[in-house]
Parts: sequence; C-alpha cells; structure tokens
Amino acid sequence: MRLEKNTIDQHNTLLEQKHRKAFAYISNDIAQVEEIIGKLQKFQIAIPSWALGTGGTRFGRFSGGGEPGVLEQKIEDVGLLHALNRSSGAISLHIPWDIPKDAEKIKALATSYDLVFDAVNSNTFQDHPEQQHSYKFGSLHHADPRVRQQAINHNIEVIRYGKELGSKALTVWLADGSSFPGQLNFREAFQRTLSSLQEIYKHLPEDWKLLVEYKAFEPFFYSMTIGDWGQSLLLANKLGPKAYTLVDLGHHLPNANIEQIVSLLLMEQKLGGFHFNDSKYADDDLTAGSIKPYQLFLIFNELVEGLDHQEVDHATGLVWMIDASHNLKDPLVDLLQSVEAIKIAYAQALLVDRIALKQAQQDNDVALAQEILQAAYRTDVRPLLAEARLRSGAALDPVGLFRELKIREKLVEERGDNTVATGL
Ligand code: PSV
Ligand code: MN
Repeated sequence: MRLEKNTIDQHNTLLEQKHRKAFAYISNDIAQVEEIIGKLQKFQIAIPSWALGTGGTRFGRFSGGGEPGVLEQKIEDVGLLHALNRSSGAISLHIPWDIPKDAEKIKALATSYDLVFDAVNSNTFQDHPEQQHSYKFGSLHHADPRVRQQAINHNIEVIRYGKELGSKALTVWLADGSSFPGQLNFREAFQRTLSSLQEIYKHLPEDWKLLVEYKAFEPFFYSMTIGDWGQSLLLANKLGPKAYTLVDLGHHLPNANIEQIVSLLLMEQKLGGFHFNDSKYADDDLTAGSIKPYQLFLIFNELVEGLDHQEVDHATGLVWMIDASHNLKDPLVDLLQSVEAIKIAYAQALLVDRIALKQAQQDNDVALAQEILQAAYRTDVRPLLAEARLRSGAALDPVGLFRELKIREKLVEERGDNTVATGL
C-alpha cells in the first residue's frame, strides 16, 4: 500500500486553517523559527526492521494482524510512516532476521519510497538454524575460539550485506555475560571481546562506523561483558577512530543520568548513535517519551549543546534510531508517536536560551538555570513540527490520518490476520 500525495494534501487542507492559527501564535515568540523548522525537516529517525510487527513479553505475544511477513512488506510499512511524517526516511536491518537476498531489488524498492538504509545489526544473541556452534555462553567473548570465529564471520557477512545496500554503520550488541559469580573471568572475557571486535574492525569500510552498544543486564543477570558506557568507550577507544559508543535509552540501571553520559561521550567524540525508547523499570522498550519526556528533553539539551560546541550537523552527525517493541498498540502508530516525541524533545532543546543558561551557570544562579530549561521544555512546540511536516509534504496529523484511512484494516485485508514478522 502506498499513500498518494493528493490523499495527504486533502487531509492537510481540512486541518490547515487551525494549524495556521497555532503556528502564527508560537512563531511570534521565536526569533529563529525558520532555522528551527529547517532543522526539523532535515532530522530523520531510522526505523528498525524488527519493530514493525507485534512485540511480545516472555509470557506471550498477541498479534494485531496485518504484520509484514517479508522484508519487502517491512519496507512498505516504513514507506507508509515516511509518507505520513517525512521524518522516518531510513530503515535499519537486523541480520539474519531480514536478509536482503536480492540487494539491488530491495534497494530499488526502498528508493521508490524515498528510504535509505541505516546501520546494519548483527545477531549473535540467538542460535540460527544453519550455524555450527551455539551462543548459549556468549559469542565474541566465548572461551572457545571456534565460537568466536563463527560470530566474527557473521559480523563480516553483515558488513557485506550493508555494503550492498549502502549502509554506513554496523551496530554490535552482544548478549555476552554471566548469570553467576565465578562463571566468567571478567578480564579475559573483555580481552577476548576486544580481539574479536578488532578482527571485525579490520573488515569495516573506511567511511563506516562500528557502533558498540552496551546493556546493564539481561539476558544475563550477574554481569554483562559490555555492560555500561565505560566498557563500551574503552572498547571504542582501543578499536580506533571508526568505533563509537551507542546509547540505547533502556540499557541503564534505574535512575542513571543518561544526559551526563551523552555529554561526556560527545566531549570525547565517541558518541556514535542512539536507540530511542522509554522505560519505567528496565529495558521496557516502550514508546519514546511516553514515561519520561523530561529526561528525553534533557538528553536532547545535551545533544544540541554538545553537537553545536563541536560544530557537528545534528541530522547527520550521529545515527538516530528507534529501538522499541510494541505489544499493546499498533506498531505503526506507536512508531509515529515515538518519532513525534523525539522531534518534540529536539525542538524544545533548540529553544533553550544557551547564552542566558551559560551566564546563569557562571553566576551559580541555580534557580534561573532551571527556569531557562523549563521555559523551553514547557513550550508546546507541536505547531513547529506540524509546519515542518506540512512544508515537507507530510500529514499535519499523521496518527489521525493513519486511523482515518483505516491503514491497519487494509493491511490486514492484504496480508491476512496471522502473518508473523521476524524480530522481537
Ligand atoms: C537489545 O536489547 C537491543 O537493544 C539491541 O539493540 C538489539 O539489536 C535489539 O535490542 C533487538 O533485540
Ligand atoms: Mn538497542
């Protein structure tokens, strides 16, 4: 299913008058409104190929129907999202959940929806039918060199797929760890991981990034071999200039100050990218901004400050991606909501009066610093986002239009009730 331009135009015509009023009201107060809209139009957030179906918990999975059963349908779904918001112009593949068998055809299909391929992701956290050795006790950190070699070869293969599609980054997330004290020698496990990653790094094209993702716990509960940003940064520094740390918002211990982590990684020029989601307790993979929107704003506040300090382009400097799981809501609606929440936080961060904040910090004026941040956070920037969408040819109300057009119902009609998407 493809959304035609005139369907979107018709929808926008009906809402335009109301939007114009809201936009005029907010733009009066913002001197740099045109600059902000330009930045919002440029800012794209990649959609993971594994989050287009219904997610599950360890207790069950309740499919909503019409899930994309094959990669072509997943691309079609991201195409729908991008037509609705013009902010999701990239797709990130997880191998072997989504193998592009005919790369040229897949690329052409993506191009027809105006999509590019973001980071490719390897998977050595599950056993795959054709593989010889099990990852039960880890992959790149494994005590057995044959398992390590198998995992290294898999990553090299993923790079090959990515090259065919035009990706520019490999994301490595390892489920390597231990659940009981004594199970692992921490130092040796780390060193084995490093030397495995060094092998993979040798195969990384010159203009690629290697993104090292960390996670505090799960699936292991005593230690994770890449458990926090310190361990990831250590690896990235030892690997070389093409290696970076990737921050997944759900991968920290409760109450971690993620915005401070972001600030320091940026300072070290080692922040490579993001996996957005939200959580209440652990790696809950909920819609971005649904539980802790202020935290999301504070993270973007550091991102904007740090990227501007280094004169790095916001849209292209880092790899921006959603990594969530949708087990209650329609996955496409959920993804639209996440993209909107991310861009709201970004727009609010662009509104922060940086000069005044610097002065307040210099003067130790704590109350004023808080006022400045919260003035930006409490601004309703939704008309700015809507204006950016309007100018880019997207819908003024993407979720509203999705419902109005009964897109899910049509996908169920086309694909059936019980298709199952690969992924989480
Ligand atoms: C692991 O929890 C993770 O965040 C990694 O990014 C994986 O690639 C993804 O989720 C899918 O399992
Ligand atoms: Mn992730």
